[in-house]
Amino acid sequence: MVERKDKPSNIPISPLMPTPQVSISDDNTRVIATLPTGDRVEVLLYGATVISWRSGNGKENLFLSEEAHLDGSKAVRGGIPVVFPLFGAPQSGHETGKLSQHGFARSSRWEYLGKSSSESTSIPGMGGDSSVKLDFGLSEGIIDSKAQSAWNHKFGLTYSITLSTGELSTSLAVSNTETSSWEFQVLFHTYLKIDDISKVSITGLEELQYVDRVSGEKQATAQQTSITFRKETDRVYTKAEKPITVLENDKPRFKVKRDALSDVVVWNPWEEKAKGMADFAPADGYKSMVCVEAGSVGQWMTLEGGDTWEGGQRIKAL
Ligand code: TA6
Repeated sequence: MVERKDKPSNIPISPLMPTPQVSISDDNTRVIATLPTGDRVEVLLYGATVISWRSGNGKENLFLSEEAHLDGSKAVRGGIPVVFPLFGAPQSGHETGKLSQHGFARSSRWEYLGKSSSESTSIPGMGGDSSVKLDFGLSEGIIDSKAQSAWNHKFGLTYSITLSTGELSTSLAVSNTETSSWEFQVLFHTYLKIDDISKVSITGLEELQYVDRVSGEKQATAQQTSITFRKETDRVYTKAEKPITVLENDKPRFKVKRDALSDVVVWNPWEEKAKGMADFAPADGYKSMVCVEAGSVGQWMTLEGGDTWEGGQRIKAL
């Protein structure tokens, strides 16, 4: 048979487009989302704590202590605990003064509110970017009575975790559902997984003032160069405008962008402090983690009755 000249090729019949998958597992205590690219996030309903975030190549991006409590008995040592309504130790005399360190959000059972996913395919059937957003909620009606009596306010939190290719975003909407105002702080206590802390440097915080929570110095000034780690480090940088880059062997590993979160806490417990935490394992695990915590913690934010505040972070794994 004579082949027809310049015969058009077959138009590909687009296979069923692979879509993001979401499942609830472990007796309704965890929500897991995966993308067709293999990117994966796992969220414990307790604290709405992200306990794992893997890139498409399977690489884990978050540190999770081998002794972390994942049974709801204690805030998770690792992943991304949510800090609200206060950061750090309670201050007596303040309305949050009777709460536990870092507040109740990370040690309350949140409600899973549902998912939404988006597809952006350039050529049908050839795949494209996809993302999935998981929403979680917390309000005064579902926190424990101890926290309720310690901080007797009406509130609503909606926490959105968005997984996209090579990226994880966390965003928190804080609503004051009573008539009078109250004060709060908020922070994502992100434990980033790295290979070797001695090879890590952080840029984007140069020349900023910070509170050194190790030395107690209230107004230290960051050096001109990047931050490196040779001992316990616990710093609260305020008014940090630039994106933060975490480098390993001078190669960018993570980029953290923030929205409405003006402060950044950088923490590594180092050897002694790590040994002093029963839920921190392995003992030398401090060598494979660094906390870069996006938050609004330098001052108290006042939320008027009926108002909502929103802020978030976007972490790119490189
Ligand atoms: O974000 C740094 C920090 O405030 C450190 O001072 C250290 O206390 C860390 O948080 C862990 O706090 P936690 O209450 O989880 O043991």
